[in-house]
Amino acid sequence: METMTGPLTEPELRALDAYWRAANYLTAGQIYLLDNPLLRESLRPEHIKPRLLGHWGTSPGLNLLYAHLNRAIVARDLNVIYITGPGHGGPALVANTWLEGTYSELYPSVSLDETGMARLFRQFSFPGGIPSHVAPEVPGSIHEGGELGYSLAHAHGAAFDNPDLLVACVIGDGEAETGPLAGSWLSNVFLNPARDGAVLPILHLNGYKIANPAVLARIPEPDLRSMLRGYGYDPLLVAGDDPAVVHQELAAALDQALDRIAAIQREARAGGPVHRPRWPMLVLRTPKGWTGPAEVDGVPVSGTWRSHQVPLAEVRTNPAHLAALERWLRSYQPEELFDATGAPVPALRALPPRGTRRMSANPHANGGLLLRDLVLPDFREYGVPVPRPGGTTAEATRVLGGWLRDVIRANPDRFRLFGPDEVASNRLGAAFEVTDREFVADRLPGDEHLAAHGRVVEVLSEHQCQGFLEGYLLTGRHGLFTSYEAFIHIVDSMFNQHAKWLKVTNHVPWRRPVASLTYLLSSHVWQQDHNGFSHQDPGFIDHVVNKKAEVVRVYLPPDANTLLPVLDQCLRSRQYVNVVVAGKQPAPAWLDLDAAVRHCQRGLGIWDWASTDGGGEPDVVLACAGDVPTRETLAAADLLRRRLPQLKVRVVNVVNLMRLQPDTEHPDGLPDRLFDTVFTRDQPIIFAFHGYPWLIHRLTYRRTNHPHLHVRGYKEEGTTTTPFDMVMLNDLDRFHLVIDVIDRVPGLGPATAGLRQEMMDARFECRDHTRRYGEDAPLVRDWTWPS
Ligand SMILES: Cc1ncc(C[n+]2csc(CCOP(=O)(O)OP(=O)(O)O)c2C)c(N)n1
Ligand SMILES: [Mg+2]
Repeated sequence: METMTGPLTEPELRALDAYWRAANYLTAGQIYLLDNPLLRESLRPEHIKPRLLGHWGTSPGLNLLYAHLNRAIVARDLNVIYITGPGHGGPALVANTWLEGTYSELYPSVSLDETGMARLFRQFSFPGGIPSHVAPEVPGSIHEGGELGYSLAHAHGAAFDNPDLLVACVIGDGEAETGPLAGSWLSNVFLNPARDGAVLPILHLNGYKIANPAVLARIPEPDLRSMLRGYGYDPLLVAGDDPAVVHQELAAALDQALDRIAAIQREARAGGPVHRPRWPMLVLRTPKGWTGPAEVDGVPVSGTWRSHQVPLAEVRTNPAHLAALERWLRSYQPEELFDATGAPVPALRALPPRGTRRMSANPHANGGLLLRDLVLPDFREYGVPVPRPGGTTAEATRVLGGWLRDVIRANPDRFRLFGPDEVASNRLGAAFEVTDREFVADRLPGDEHLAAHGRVVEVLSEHQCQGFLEGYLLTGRHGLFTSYEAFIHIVDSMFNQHAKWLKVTNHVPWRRPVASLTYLLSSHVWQQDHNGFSHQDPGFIDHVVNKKAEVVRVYLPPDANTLLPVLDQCLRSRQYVNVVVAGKQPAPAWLDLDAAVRHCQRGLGIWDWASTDGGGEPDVVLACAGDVPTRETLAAADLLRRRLPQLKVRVVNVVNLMRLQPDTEHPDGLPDRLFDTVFTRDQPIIFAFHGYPWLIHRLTYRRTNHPHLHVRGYKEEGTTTTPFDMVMLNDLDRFHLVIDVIDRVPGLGPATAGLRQEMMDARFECRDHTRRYGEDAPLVRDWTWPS
């Protein structure tokens, strides 16, 4: 290795290169070795893992960047976390955390010696061991990177309100092709250089994905530069395949980037107006699988897509492969890197930062360590008076907005509201009485509530909102994501990944609990007057309940006052994903605040005031979940008490959907005996549900009375029409619920044929009214619960 000119002195370059070689050795060792970790003897087939798993190709680049960042952290006393976009480079990050000592501190059996190294190698991608990616088990990780695309959004979320933090974010050149990543470049529009930390994007241009070239590696370099400049960056390109040259160039580029970041922050923090700076970023163009086998069986591997996973596949059975592996591993000169006990030699141990400056031990990457409770104003002061059920009309989300405004005011440094352009349309506009939308790009006179600093982040990308919020939560803060119900499906997959992360962290003892991710879904399926079918989809909750019961919660508050305690509980909770579906249209409030609080504590309950069973055994249970189904159920109960006064009706409202599951399935589940008392063991249940009906069946299929459960819900009938026409289209309307009762309560048949016919006629009349006048008939529109 020739010494090249650059910022590194000869000893610095040697130390950095040795560190990189050690990390590469430890990476390859994890992929291949079951035993003989220091190559004290020649490799034999029994030293090799029977199943060769893991990803080599991305790892040398990740290791190179890690080593260089360590140098900079020490030189400048920086506070840095490392986000690994290509999270399949798990062994690289594990290698570095072991070299830094963190791994052995958290997992003492994987000690910093030969025995520990053997365990480190053996456990990787091994049954009973650790996963292949930068999973929650890896110290310093907040980003598993298994599903590609979210690194840059996570990085920005982590940097918000962390003015001293630098988030180094490696982006795979394949990852950069994903929609979410391609949409992330302009995250810098939402990053305030005075109040937020910095993100250093590092595009890892290793040229390839699994089996294809990466698109960004094959466009002319000037175009790539122009693209990145267009996104507001000053790209610093480092390219090469000679380690000495690349070390010097990378050190120089990193120094330049860090100087630039420091200057940007100095200027922005001097007190003048804040502008959107041109942030530096790195582009690292080095070979995929660099330092691995150049050729295998006569075919080029290093520098091609073939190095993506395991470059030598037949090591156990093919002596030539075994010999090639040994040559490869020895090329790192392990005898220079590890001492007689197997510990890294002192020169290596001197390189990384100390204590919590180590990227693997930075508390920001174990956000629960830094989490402080929110200061929550007493929600009881924000409710609407409800002198009698239905006697007040309120827009649930607007009522919530008043409380959220004061949550924002009371927590100026650790709560943010994220949304794709819908904070105002979801009637949460009260937030803007105390804050603005953060936006550091050009602002024009006439813009409303747009400022360089604000607690609301609105970008029309659900991926961005979700990624920002995840990054914010995982670094120990709090937030809320408000979105349209139908379009939250866009982040189904991101929700999956976050729920998986939470589930795993529940069982990683050193990971401290983080604040829950709460979705407030408004503009829901039953309220699409302006839009229609494209905007009607309540299926996100079906998707959410697939995930581990220990991490998911779903709430359907029936009115404004119940929304308040639900949100209060969500913002106090830890380690969950909470989904709250709430209306934004004027709607009747049924419960006063005390009743709402008790109802939320129960999760589901009998509404005595709406029931006619006199506290005894009912003939039928009318159950409901969701604001619109609750209204229709109550209207049906009203019809029944007037038209069939002898019928004993019990009205049950469900606010916490998870109560429907048995307690053996979900921690919030109702024990069978209790469920049976509320829903009876054998009387018909007519359940009016906000979403797709089969979800209720899914949750209750083991219950005693499931055979008598009949669910009405959204059955994919929608269009741009009136609210009542919508419920009629899906047979969820009050008249149909009465018909369902008539059809299902034994003995009601012939005597109620006239009423049944009347209900059918009422449906036709209401339908005709909409066709004739373009609005709902006063009969239904003006209905209220009788006083
Ligand atoms: C969203 C998503 N789609 C597909 C995959 C499967 N996959 C895993 S690695 C990979 C290639 C990644 O290439 P790149 O980002 O360039 O990473 P590197 O070259 O550093 O390995 C693909 C397609 C994935 N993990 N996530
Ligand atoms: Mg690549």
